[in-house]
Amino acid sequence: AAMYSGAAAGPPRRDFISVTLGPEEAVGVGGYNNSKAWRRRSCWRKWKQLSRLQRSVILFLFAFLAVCGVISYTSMGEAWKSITNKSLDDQRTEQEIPRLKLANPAVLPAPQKADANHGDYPELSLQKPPKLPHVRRGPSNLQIKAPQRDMRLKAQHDTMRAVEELVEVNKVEKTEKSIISWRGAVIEPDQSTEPPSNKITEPEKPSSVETEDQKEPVPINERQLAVIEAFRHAWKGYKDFAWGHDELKPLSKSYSEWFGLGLTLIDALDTMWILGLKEEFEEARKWVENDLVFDKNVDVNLFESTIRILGGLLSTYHLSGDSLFLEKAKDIGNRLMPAFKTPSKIPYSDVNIGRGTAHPPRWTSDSTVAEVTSIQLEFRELSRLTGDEKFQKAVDEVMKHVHTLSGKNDGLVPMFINTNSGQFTHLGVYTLGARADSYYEYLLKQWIQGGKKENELLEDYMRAIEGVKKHLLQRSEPKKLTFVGELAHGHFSAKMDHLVCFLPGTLALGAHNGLAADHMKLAETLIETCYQMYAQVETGLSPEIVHFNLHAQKGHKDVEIKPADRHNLLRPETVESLFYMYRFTGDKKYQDWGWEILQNFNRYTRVPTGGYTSINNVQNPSNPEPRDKMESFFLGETLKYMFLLFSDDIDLINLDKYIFNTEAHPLPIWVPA
Ligand code: DMJ
Repeated sequence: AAMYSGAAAGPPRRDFISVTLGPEEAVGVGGYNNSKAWRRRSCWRKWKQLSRLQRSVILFLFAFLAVCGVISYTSMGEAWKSITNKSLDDQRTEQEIPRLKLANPAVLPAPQKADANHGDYPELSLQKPPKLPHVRRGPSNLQIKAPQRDMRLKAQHDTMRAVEELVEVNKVEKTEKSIISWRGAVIEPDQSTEPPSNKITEPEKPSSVETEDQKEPVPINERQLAVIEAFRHAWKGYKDFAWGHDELKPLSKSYSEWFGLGLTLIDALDTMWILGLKEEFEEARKWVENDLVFDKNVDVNLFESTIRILGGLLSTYHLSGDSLFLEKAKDIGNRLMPAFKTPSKIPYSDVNIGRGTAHPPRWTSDSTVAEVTSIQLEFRELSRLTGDEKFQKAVDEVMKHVHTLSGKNDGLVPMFINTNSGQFTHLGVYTLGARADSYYEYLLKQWIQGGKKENELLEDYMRAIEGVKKHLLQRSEPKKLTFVGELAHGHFSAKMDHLVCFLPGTLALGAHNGLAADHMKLAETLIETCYQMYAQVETGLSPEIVHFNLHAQKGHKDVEIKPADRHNLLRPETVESLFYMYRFTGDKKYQDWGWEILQNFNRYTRVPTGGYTSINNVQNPSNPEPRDKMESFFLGETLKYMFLLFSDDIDLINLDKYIFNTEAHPLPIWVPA
């Protein structure tokens, strides 16, 4: 690609003359003359002497080179970005590698037996969730009446204060003995907040609450305290230099805007709640109340604003019980709806939330499959809370449609879908990485969210995992790591995005919910691979993309990294999967791996004046080339999953009660498992 780009950028006139006019003319008749006017006249004369056909050929060649230049410039954009060390605030990696989801018709489905419709899938037979070896809580399905909201809030705030004091004490004493109950920090989702008269089917209480005397105090440990410290350090940078803006640029002590909606602040709200950072939370809440305005003439990406903003507001509403967040969620939800006004009902990628208009990207009428199928958890929950069906209807229609589409390969989906025709485009390329990843994640998660009744979702999920096994799994050399590669028009590529590391966690979640036991086995092998994507690299941090060696070569590890792929954006996927693996197995090695990763983030990405930064070179410990950008998901996801990974309290976001959206915002499961 670099050679191609160089050729396209070369001087086209000289290339052409040397080919078309022959050697003597190529250097100019009469020898080299430095006068510009002379050269201009001479060229013009030559041009006039050409026949019409020759001129047409020349013009055609110019046009061809220009097109090549544009194509090569576009395709080289990402590679170029990664090898330059300048600030990239106007380049949206997330948009370039959006994630996909697909779901099923799930518009408030009529209640069905949870075990119905598995006939087609004998291998889908639900199994009992495995016993959790480290669970110390009472029965999780004991239903009691939720306490009054204000009582819960008070308990929550008392807990937060206690935690803050504890953090201070621990800084000094470095003791692991801190004993505090985190139960107060997790409030049961409120199912009955101001229901409108047309409220749709009231879901069952999503989760259970244990009585006080069943609760044991759960100690916060040193590792959790280290996460709190990291969060505070990141927050300090954001507060000092980027308050109310989208992302912190910690090195230049400034900020970048994407949507201009305080993205980091909103993404981090529920993390602060879970970590017990009351003061920070209150301050951020005030900003949401007084300064967060959606009535703005700004184009936002439907997927990104749904998972980060709508998802963040909804989960914060559930954890805090504060209706401010629900009001804001309704506001943004309504403003995103114009995206669905397309000929096919497959939403456009972008919406102007002030004007109420939507459009696809400038260069295509396609949307990304992961994007249009990974907004369902949030819109469905918004319908449930508001009683307004339109949100769920819109996203369910997308899932129903995608369910019926041809162009899949054993359940694997292409990366693009056209908003006019509603058909997949760019057929033949299959990946679990960018542009397809969260399609698979949301199939399972919608099924769980809706109480395991929507069988098409489950079918699509199970089929897809079979497709992964059949087409995308390979083993590397020398360590024989099982990895998920890509398929392009029948050719296997041993390339794996870090984004794919969401998969072990999702597989484990499925197994916990009764799906095939071999999913758990696969999860165990894949999380080892994801860990090796960190451990085999000089900084101990994973690059954005790796290529696995399929053949043993002396002196080569399993993981190879191309120069264009060696950046790290502080992404969460591996830590996310480690969290699920620890929750479901109790195997401490997963905590240890996460601890290593946190330390390496601290070593190579922490900026002394506040904040953490993405880096350009995970292979160079002496200069990892800071990128000067802290992505909002570092606070929204990475640190949240770290904190949960290090916790031994399964009720700190109980996975039988909550389902995390793809940005780590927990939303209630509608029907208890
Ligand atoms: C986040 O926005 C979400 O996790 C999304 O699903 C994928 N990309 C980033 C994190 O890598």
